[in-house]
Amino acid sequence: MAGTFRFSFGPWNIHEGADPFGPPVRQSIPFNQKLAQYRDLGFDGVQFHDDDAVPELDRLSPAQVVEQARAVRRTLEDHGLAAEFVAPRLWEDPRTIDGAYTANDPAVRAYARERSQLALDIADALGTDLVVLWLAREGTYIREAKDSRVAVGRIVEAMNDMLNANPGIRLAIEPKPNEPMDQAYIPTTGHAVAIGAQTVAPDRVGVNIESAHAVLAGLDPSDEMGFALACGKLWTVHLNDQNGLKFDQDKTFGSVDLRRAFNQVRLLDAHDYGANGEWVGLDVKAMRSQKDATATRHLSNSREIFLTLLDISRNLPASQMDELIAQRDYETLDRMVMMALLGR
Ligand code: XUL
Ligand code: MN
Repeated sequence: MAGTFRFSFGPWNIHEGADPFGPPVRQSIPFNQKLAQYRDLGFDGVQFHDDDAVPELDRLSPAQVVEQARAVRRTLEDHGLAAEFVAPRLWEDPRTIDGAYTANDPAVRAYARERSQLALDIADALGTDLVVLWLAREGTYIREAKDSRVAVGRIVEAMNDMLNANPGIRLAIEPKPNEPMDQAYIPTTGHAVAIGAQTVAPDRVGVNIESAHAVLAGLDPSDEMGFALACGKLWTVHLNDQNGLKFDQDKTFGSVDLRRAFNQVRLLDAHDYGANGEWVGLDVKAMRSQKDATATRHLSNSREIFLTLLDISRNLPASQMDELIAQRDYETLDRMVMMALLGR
């Protein structure tokens, strides 16, 4: 029993370095030049927001959107790449300032649902059946702004629309507890699995677990993954790292807490992650201080750290560990793991 791992990231993971307090500090790299770098960095899969694939799609007809997405698919094939998922980017349009599916304004909800249909069309055209929903603005800054019972029902309705519109599509919710909103309606894996069960097609709703988002929720990422695996819902992951409870950092995988990263790798490996075609997504961001020429290192480094942790995990003496667990000698087990991580 072992995982089969192939790696993906999104074009946003090669980034100009802007943050809320300062402008871009690196040259913008055209999409096709980013694609040209994937294989050299060790990646075979591309994650997309709808408008990563079809920029300014709101100005195009549905037929034009599909035509452009088909052209992107041909470019992917030329580079030996595959599309992993498409995520509707519902958090940048001025209309969605106060939410998309959960906006109080029915015209905004209608826009969000139309835009989501376009994302499904783009997924089809790119040759993937997976649509990720990061519910960025589906929450509130103050509790009184929306009714949470109504809002959660509206998210279910929006998912039902997508599931009904395209019977071949699967949805993976990416939970996150906060940022940009103060409080999000679907903050954890448990919420995501539970809301999937409320839809018209629970078997076509799963989750995308991001390590940093779990940490922001005060939870252990590998336990969140274990919960999703136990429910048959871990359809993709966004591995990265996070230094405590602050803004979402998307740090290089393992760079804050190596043992926490080790336990994610070990769990995925123990449960044959990848056997059904699941990808290992790395949702990591280069530090703002990084210069242009080396601003993709966070991606290759994250993958290398994943594979090194995999090697460490597979080389641990399984029967000795079983014996220590049987004896409840967790101090020795702890030391064994620590020494392995320290390379001793
Ligand atoms: C936001 C986040 C997004 C999603 C894709 O925190 O992680 O990049 O992964 O929309
Ligand atoms: Mn993510």
